Amino acid sequence: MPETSGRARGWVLPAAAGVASVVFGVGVGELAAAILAPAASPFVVVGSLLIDLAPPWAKDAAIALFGTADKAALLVGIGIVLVAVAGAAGVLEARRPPWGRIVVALIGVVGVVAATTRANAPMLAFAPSAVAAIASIIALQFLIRRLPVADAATDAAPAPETDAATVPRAPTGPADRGLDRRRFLTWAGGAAVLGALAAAGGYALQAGARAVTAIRDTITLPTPTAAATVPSAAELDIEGLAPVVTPNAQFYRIDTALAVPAVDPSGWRLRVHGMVDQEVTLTWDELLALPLEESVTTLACVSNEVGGGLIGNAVWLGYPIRELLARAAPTADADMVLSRSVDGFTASTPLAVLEDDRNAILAIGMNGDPLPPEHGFPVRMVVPGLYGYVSATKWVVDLEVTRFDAATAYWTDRGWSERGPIKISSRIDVPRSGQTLSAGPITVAGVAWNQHVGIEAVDVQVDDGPWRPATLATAISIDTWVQWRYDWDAPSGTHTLRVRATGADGEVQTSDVRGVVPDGATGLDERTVDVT
Ligand SMILES: Nc1nc2c(c(=O)[nH]1)N[C@H]1C(S)=C(S)[C@@H](COP(=O)(O)O)O[C@H]1N2
Ligand SMILES: [Mo]
Repeated sequence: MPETSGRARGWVLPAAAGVASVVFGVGVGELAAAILAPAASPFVVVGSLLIDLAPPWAKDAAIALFGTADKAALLVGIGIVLVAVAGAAGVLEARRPPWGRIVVALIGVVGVVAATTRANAPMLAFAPSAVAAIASIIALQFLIRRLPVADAATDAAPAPETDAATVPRAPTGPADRGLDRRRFLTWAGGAAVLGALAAAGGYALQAGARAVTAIRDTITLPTPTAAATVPSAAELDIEGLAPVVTPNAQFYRIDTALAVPAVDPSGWRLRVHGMVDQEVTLTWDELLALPLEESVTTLACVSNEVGGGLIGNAVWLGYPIRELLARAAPTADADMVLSRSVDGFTASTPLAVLEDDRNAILAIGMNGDPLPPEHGFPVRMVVPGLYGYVSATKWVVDLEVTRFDAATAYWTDRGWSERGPIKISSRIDVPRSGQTLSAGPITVAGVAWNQHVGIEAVDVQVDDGPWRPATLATAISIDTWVQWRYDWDAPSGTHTLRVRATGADGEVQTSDVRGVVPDGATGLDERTVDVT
């Protein structure tokens, strides 16, 4: 069939280049997703977007047709469409560069949009699809350049040949053309295989996470012996103001873990040792059988800039660390507990803080659910009053009772202070910076915190005017942030709003601007707004 094979040579190899490039790129993108943002796998986000966009009749039809395999069918369907578009992009790139690459870039844009518009999209949601598109484009350009000459040409004359495009058999044409073709097919095949390996690698990387998620889903938290109550007057319920209890999905996440550690609770052990009279080991089952208490504690990161979002408040369920330490009986000269995570992260917490009557706990529950994997499942520490880097060890497996002059922790070794009490601070949530407002009554609102001391007052300053008291919501406790509001009769013009907290001990939040290193930022949060 001379005509067919002539045509085949015209598009089959370019189409193969397109498909191989996209297989390569998507594979690399899936691997990137496994490492950077598992929730943003290009395939899954596009699938989820389609599910959201699909009209009800299409969903019903899919379920009727594929039953419970409807999701698998959807992913296969996306794969088929992707292969078809990739093939077309290859042909286009061979004939009208750079249009093939542009088509691939557009597929990438669909992935990025799908990923970043998902509810609770992680910060790096855009990355896997962007990586997939960039890798595909590079591979496409590379493979198109390696097409045998006749296949690369737009109007190649059909040669009287067998279908050498798909099966590289002995050529009847010039010997070097056959060689070119084989070389091309090796590159294209290699790219596709690499892509498949990368995707498989990504899948394997997440095997532990999937297993742990499955176990976590079966856990029912024990009933607390003491329940926490959040007074309804603690929530001002103002649009744009951070909710007084931060939903888990919105809770900031900070850690050094490239991949979230996968800890199976059945194998979890906590060892309390070092300068103690009695070493103690605790298993998951033993921990669950202990009287567990609920407490509300606001966690903050030392890297939180003034006005920043690295702070959140949750209802935690856990066991007091002081009880565990009482069993271990620290020796008189010990002054620090070095907590260690399964991945080697360490934090140095003053022993006295863990022994006093505050709610320093081994937490297993967060807002009514088992700890989310990225927040330390199955067990983490929560200590009111201290920045996370010196107290809130996630995936905790070891408590070594020691001394500050005998051991140092992860961030202390990197230039941060060995002790990190949280500094009094406050933040303006609404109005947002740069927002345009109309003159008249405006609600200014935000949060203020001073863990384990408490907030006495919050004041707001407009431009260089006097400090005026804001109204405080009911504080849940001295260990949590408190919402505040200030009703402002805004005159037109450009204005700067500034907030300042005063602690229950009389400390007034300083306006001295200091950076986050070595023990937390200071200064006042301010917003400039245009009132018209
Ligand atoms: N294992 C482990 N625990 C950790 C960290 C870490 O890097 N590894 N970071 C700490 C820091 S710096 C902070 S601010 C808190 C953040 O907790 P979150 O991610 O649950 O908000 O966790 C702490 N616990
Ligand atoms: Mo932190």
